[in-house]
Amino acid sequence: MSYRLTVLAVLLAAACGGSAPPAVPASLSVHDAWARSADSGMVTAAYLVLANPESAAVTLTGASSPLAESVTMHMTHEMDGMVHMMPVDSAPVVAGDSLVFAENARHLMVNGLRRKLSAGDSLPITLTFAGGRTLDVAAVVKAPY
Ligand SMILES: [Cu+2]
Repeated sequence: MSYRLTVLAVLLAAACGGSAPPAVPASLSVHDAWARSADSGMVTAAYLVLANPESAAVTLTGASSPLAESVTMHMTHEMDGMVHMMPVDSAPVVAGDSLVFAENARHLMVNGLRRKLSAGDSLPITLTFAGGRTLDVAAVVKAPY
């Protein structure tokens, strides 16, 4: 085999995953992202699970969507039988842990929808982390009730 062919074979093996893949560190990911259906101009909520398999903590500092005027983090809690929502400025996610946004708990408040969100639509959300890092999420729109 000529040198040129050998190089080509190595490149092909790498491109096709034929050789042992280089160790790619697992990075931040989001799963189970969904948002509640709502009319244009209204407020809705979005939920997701943010996993941090990295070796260092990250801090979620905000979120935004091209389909909303703003996206803010909220925490729902019950006090004296009343349900309150408190804004949350930032949320750390320690290494190896997950941050859960769920109904009646931590959630993303999606304010001022620029269009109607119907079941089956996708709501794009960009999560922003301390240091300027971002993560794009596509939340599936559902109409649970
Ligand atoms: Cu809220």
